[in-house]
Amino acid sequence: MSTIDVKVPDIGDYKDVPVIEVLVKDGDVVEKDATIMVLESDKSTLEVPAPVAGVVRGFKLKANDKVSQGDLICQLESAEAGKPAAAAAPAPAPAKAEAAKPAAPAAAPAAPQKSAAPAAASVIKVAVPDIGGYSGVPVIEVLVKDGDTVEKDATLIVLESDKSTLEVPSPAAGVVRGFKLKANDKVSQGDLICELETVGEQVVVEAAPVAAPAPQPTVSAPAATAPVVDAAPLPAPVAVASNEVAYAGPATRKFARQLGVDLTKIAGSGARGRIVIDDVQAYVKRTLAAPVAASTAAVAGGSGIPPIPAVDFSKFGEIETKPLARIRKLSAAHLHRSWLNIPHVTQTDEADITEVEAFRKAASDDGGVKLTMLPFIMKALSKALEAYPEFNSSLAPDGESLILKKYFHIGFAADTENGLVVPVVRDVDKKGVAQLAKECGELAKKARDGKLKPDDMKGGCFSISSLGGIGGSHFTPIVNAPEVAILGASRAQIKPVWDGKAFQPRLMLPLSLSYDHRVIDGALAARFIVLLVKLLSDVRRLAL
Ligand code: CAO
Repeated sequence: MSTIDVKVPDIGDYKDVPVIEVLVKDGDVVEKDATIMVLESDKSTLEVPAPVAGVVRGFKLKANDKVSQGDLICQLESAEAGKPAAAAAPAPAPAKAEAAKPAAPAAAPAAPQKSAAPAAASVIKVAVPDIGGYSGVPVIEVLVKDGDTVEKDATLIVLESDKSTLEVPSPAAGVVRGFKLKANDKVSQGDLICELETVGEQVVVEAAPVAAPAPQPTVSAPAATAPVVDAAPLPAPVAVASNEVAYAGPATRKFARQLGVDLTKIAGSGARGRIVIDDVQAYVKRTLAAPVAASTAAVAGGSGIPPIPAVDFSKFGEIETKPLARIRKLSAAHLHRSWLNIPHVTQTDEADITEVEAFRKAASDDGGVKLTMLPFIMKALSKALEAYPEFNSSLAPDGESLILKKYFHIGFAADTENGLVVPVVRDVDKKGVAQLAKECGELAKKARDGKLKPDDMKGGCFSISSLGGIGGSHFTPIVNAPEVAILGASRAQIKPVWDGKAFQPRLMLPLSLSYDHRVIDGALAARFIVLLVKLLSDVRRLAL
């Protein structure tokens, strides 16, 4: 049994970094790699794990204490401590070790080093820093463009590996040159991000690949991978270990903490659902505006719903556990919220689209844009929404009024490999069917290629879920809150329809209209679907 000192590791040149969470106390027995405490700088969140298993001694830090590299955190009484791997001696950080190697200019994350040189313009290369051994990591946000003037530490790009999100800040103030990256590009350590034309005292030397603040992880999560004895490397990207971990950067986390907001309750509007500060502000506003709704939700969410008991399925046969894609997790939370909050009713009907189908086929055969049934349904919907404005509304958060929208932006559910997304076609009332078909096609392609931008999915008034290309008759779609209704379309089939004298073979399109019964009465829903059926049955009405 021996004792080692655990010290604050290299935290990327920061000093007096606040401790935001303390996870152990004196006398605790910790496993190797268990998180001892969490630090947060302006740009990143760092979990400091125990370098060896042992008993915590002399731990005095508390939340909001400030620490710097080399400060003593605690001692660990450990049976392992004597082993070389657990040596507490400050081993050289990779940063320093790398620095000893010949500098690789383009691969430098360009840790700024103030030189004594006089003010002068110089150009430095900014490269992708150490991203925890990952390569081909997607760029999920681009925050600058060529010619932008950036402050030191302003975020240039955000990268996301399977396990973590990394903000890459500018190593110096300057003008961005040669920036060509875009969202979804893949990068690896050492790839050139851009050049920075810097002016002034802060001449940045193109340094060896010293770990700049950039490569620090920005997602805080229970699991940590970083060794933390003094002079250990910066924590590697921290694993997002559970569905409970919100997807947000350090500044947003800090802001949320200050307001006591649980980030897991917020759907992010940033790229790939990233929660941004605006989302936290909007959430707080909504919560304050709806004290009654909030307290009801708290009761329901906290204890009203009995949990489904966990079952060990492996007892009954072979199983495989696959992590859920981020989009699926986000849509799951959204659908669950909608399902729990909205009293749903689904009204069904069938539209005779024999003539529309003949027109669709003829128009498609003429060449030009490919028409499917979706743009026809969209066009009919915009007309029905004009006739029944309650369907084009949202309940105010306090439940006291209805917000009626004077625009007609319609979303459609698109099935992608990673889950469901709902791109939105704007101003459907002002566009013809061919234009709508073109836009739907482009958005559906972007959805499948994972290239939808957050703006492509915002602002919808009403959604369509079209399963017609797949099959099935009717279903009960879930309203896409805060919208108040959704239209499901299933596969059209030839059916015998009585015309008063005989059965005629007609192509019938099954429609399923789910609506929020707090806003829409059953009679209104029936009127709405009857109008929709009428509009879809006669292609001329759509042209009016
Ligand atoms: N009846 C009969 N055939 C139909 C039809 C209908 N209601 N709707 C589409 N079709 C046909 C199309 O005409 C096309 O046929 P051809 O290739 O012979 O011309 C074929 O089915 C495939 O159409 P599509 O599905 O690719 O195109 P779309 O414009 O109808 O739909 C989109 C686009 C993005 C809505 C669709 O591809 C999709 O992703 N649907 C799934 C939506 C979903 O998952 N909803 C559930 C949400 S709740 O979990």
